[in-house]
Amino acid sequence: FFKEKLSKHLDTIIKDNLFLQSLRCMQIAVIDDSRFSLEVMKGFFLKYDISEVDYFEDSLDFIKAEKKYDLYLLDLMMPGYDGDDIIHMIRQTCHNAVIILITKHENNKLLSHCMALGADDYLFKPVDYVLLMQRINDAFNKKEKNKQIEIASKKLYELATRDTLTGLHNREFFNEFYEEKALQAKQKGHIFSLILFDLDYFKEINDKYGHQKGDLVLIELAKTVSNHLRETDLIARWGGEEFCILLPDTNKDDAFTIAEAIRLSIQKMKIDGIRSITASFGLTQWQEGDEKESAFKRVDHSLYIAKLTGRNKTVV
Ligand code: GH3
Ligand code: MG
Ligand code: MG
Ligand code: MG
Repeated sequence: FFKEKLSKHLDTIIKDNLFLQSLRCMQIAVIDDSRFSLEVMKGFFLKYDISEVDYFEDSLDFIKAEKKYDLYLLDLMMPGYDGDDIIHMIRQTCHNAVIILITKHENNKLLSHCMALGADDYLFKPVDYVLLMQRINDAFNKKEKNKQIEIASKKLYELATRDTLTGLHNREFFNEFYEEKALQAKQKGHIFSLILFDLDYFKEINDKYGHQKGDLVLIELAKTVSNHLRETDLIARWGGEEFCILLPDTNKDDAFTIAEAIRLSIQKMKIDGIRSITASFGLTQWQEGDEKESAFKRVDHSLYIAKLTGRNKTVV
């Protein structure tokens, strides 16, 4: 009677529900050195029309097949490659697949080792198929939830670290990067340079061409400047029409060359109908005895002098 009840219960969770349909679309591997276990599993899957299943009695055959699956039902103890070897192999290339261990032995140490390697869940033999289906379902749901959390946190991170208009990093991100580089400079003697630049008479551009055109200038400018930088450099929008660049492993002479190249290409920018845009640059190299604030004060002062003495120039 109990068995019958179980089987009915199984039918109700499985019958034409979405989970069963999705199982039918999956590539499934069952790896178990016990022929009996494989036959029982086969009978179960056949009963529910789940046909995309490969059965491996020999774990070496599974490895040789080099095929990827969505779901792995894996015996823990096998001659040759054990479950933990196989989990390790699967997880090197595939994070989304679900791996469920099916084992005769209650070897807690080994099981927790396998979970740490990336198994999603485990079940003891003889297999309770209601439980197995529930575990598979839960594992896929958990994976999906985690994926969504990952996407959401990536978005949040972007929002927190980037400027939405230009796509450049923001002041907060710059400050963290700057802190890291300052520490390396103090501890290991690394050098770096800072550039701070500000568009000249940008208010007039807004007044004359409108705020939207002004925005467009900032977007185009971000692209133009980024073209001059290496992967390891960091440019951030410091505020309004002011930008900050940190150039690792760069002395002030090389930084000056880069700043001048950027200044000239800003001057050459052609944005429909807008008269030549220019910017003023301050520049400084990190010096021994510097603190974050002292170096930044210097670059800010250089920019101030550039503005004061005619704009569209770089002052070191
Ligand atoms: P200076 O050469 O002395 O820097 O003159 P300026 O006009 O550039 O300086 P000011 O600080 O007086 O004005 C900066 C202007 O930048 C004012 C503000 O409207 C504009 N601005 C700041 N952020 C944005 C933005 O996101 N979009 C647009 N379109 N304009 C912005
Ligand atoms: Mg075995
Ligand atoms: Mg300005
Ligand atoms: Mg400004």
